[in-house]
Amino acid sequence: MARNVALITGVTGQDGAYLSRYLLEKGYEVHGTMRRTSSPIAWRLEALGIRDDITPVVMDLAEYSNIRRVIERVRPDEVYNLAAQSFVATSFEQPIYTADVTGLSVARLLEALRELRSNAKFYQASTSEMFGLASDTPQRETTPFHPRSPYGVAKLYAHWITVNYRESYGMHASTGILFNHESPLRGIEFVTRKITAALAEIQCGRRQALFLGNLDAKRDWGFAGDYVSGMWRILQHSTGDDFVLSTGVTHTVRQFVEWAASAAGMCISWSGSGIHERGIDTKNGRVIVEIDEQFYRPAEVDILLGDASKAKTMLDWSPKCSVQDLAVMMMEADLRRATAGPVLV
Ligand code: NAP
Ligand code: G4F
Repeated sequence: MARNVALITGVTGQDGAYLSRYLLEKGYEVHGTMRRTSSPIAWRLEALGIRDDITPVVMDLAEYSNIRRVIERVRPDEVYNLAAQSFVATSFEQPIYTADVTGLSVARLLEALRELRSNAKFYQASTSEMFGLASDTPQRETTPFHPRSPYGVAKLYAHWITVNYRESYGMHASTGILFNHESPLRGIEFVTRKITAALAEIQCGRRQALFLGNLDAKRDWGFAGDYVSGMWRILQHSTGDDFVLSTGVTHTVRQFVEWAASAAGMCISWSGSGIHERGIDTKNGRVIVEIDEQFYRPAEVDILLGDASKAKTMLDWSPKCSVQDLAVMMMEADLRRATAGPVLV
């Protein structure tokens, strides 16, 4: 029997790596897009031991003709659009680029599928950032959107154009509105990984302190490995639809620092407030966490907390890993890396 063919955009990213492994285990033929400028070692695929099991495809979301030729050649049964300029902070500095790559590119993909009369099922990586200054907590599929960053605005366009192609052309086009999900393969610029990488470096004596922004921001953090099965389940549903994937618990950045520090053998006590707050390791009296205003955002999303009941009921999806276990998993991975050398990936 012919194998299912999946095309994953952004295969070099965190979710691309976990989704590739998940689909390979299901027997899929996986084609993963990379940019010519992507890190050639594709370190995440290396880390999961699947670098040679996927078929690499050179593709940039900014180039329509490139996208169209790739779809024509690969003839996917399922397309997972994970590629994006995905870092919120950068979107404030690069709003136009982010609008193009994270937003408009989704129309390029959908239009290429439509023009080629492809029957591929399409998954769009939507985000809880679209809720932004949310009017309701917890947030679910029916919660109104109020994005707070150029990234959130771009993702909202991407979300609605996916819904629009589903409604206009009857495409099996779906969105997963995913709340924050992390892992040892998370990019080092995101707060959880920034915390575990820096604490590991401090433990190894290579760094003095970790500099952070808003410690009071609350996020609904899950494990990326749990979320990729939700992506797949969304595309196995009989019709295209929109689903929230989340854990249903929310915690502050400060709390994540405490869990990670504890897993690294430190014990944090906080003193001061606002930009003068400090985190002190009570085991040796050293200041290991400081605030740096450059990491505050022009507009913040204060709290995200998801309600994934629809995915639980209709897809039988629920996350397994708690945020506490996630912090320990990430901390242990960075401690292992730090003992081998500087943690810079
Ligand atoms: P990530 O690690 O930042 O990966 C992003 C991927 O997009 C990388 O493979 C990157 O390739 C690729 N990319 C960036 N610009 C591109 C372009 N112009 N053309 C082609 N590829 C490009 O992100 P992630 O955490 O895996 O997230 C996957 C998707 O889910 C993203 O769309 C993100 O916005 C969304 N999302 C993530 C979360 C989360 O908490 N992780 C939550 C909700 C939604 P390079 O290696 O070349 O940079
Ligand atoms: O880890 P973050 O950068 O993730 P953020 O902004 O929530 O976005 C992530 O999750 C979204 C889903 O909700 C995805 F769509 C998006 O692609 C990305 O994966 O920041 C989390 C929180 C923010 O409130 C931020 O202000 O942590 C706060 N924070 C405090 N200090 C910091 C820092 N964030 C970063 N990156 N660096 C800091 O030093």
